[in-house]
Amino acid sequence: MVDLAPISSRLAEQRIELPSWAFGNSGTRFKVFAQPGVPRDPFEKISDAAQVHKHTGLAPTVALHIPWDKVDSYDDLAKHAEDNGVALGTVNSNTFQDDDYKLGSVTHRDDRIRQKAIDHHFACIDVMNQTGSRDLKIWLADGTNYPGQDDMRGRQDRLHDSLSKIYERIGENQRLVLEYKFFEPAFYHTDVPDWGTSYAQVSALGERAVVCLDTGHHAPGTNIEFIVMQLLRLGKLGSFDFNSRFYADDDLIVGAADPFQLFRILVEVVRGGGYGDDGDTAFMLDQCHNIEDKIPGQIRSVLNVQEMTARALLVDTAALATAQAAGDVLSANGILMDAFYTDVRPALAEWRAARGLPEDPMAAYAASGYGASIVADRVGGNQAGWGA
Ligand code: LRH
Ligand code: MN
Ligand code: MN
Repeated sequence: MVDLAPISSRLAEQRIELPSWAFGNSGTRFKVFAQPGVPRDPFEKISDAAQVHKHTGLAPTVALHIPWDKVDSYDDLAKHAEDNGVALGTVNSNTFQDDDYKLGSVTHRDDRIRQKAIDHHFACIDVMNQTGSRDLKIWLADGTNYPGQDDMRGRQDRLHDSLSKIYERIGENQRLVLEYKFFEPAFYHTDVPDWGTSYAQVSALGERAVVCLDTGHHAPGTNIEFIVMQLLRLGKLGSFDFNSRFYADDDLIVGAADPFQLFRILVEVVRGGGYGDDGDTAFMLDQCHNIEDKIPGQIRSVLNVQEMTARALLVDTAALATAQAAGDVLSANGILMDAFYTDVRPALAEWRAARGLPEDPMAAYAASGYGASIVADRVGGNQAGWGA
């Protein structure tokens, strides 16, 4: 069994934020498969998220999505989180489910609609001030479907204008985090399609504006770890939305589709100072569990990130640097692959046990009876879901 002692304290620095929406019903545009026992309101989403932290010790915060997680009292929601051993984290804005935004939100030509989108972000900042959240995460569905539909340059200028107004509102200890995605729901052009555009836009705002990299938001074949390296080098990698994909923005369990890619990304995060206490890069999941159970789906996800982080931390960096400097291609590659192929699972089970956590969080959750209790308790009512 591999000895994790040299990286034990580094592993303890790991914090992965959970998305509240992972616990609600979700699906594709073809069908939402409702699951029994899913939360009926944001409070129940927090309760479910707390189960993930309880069994893994890895997920102390939960991200909110507004208005999906709109409540009368955010103090009550924060208190509920605290009572369950977690805290509220990033606040995500949502300008993609309102008829007014059909042709755009913060990029819209119409002053009224643009102001409405800006005001929504102001409302999100008000929520952040009540919950003590640091990050306002913005993903925009803005874009066009047909060449010639709108003036791309004008939209980019209005984007800058709107983001400047939002940025002015955020507090000293808060950040504006701009997420990019190359397509969908717009299919011809997207107003923030790639890291370069996001970087250009946040750089024009100031220090507290950074980029969010969602691993599912790139064209197939993109070298995502290169982007990670570059954004860390530029001091602008604010956060990750982790998930995995086979085809498009699949939002599947992180590390499920391409574990090696997750490893390569985490190697660059560690290398670039983005991991744990070293840096300010937030780890977040952005996933939907359309057909599998949601709480164990999230437990599996955070464990996948932890396992791959352990492997990334195990890379023999001194030997790697020597091999690289000597131009020893095969040794350098071999050193990286040795870390990737190291089975860290038994050692991580021991690591957990030493911290009073279950050796096998999946089994511990299954044995806890929580899943059966929520199915029994949460009958009736409107089950919250993606978009509800
Ligand atoms: C957009 C996205 C963004 C949204 C979330 C629900 O595809 O990744 O982060 O907030 O999905
Ligand atoms: Mn995302
Ligand atoms: Mn996405």
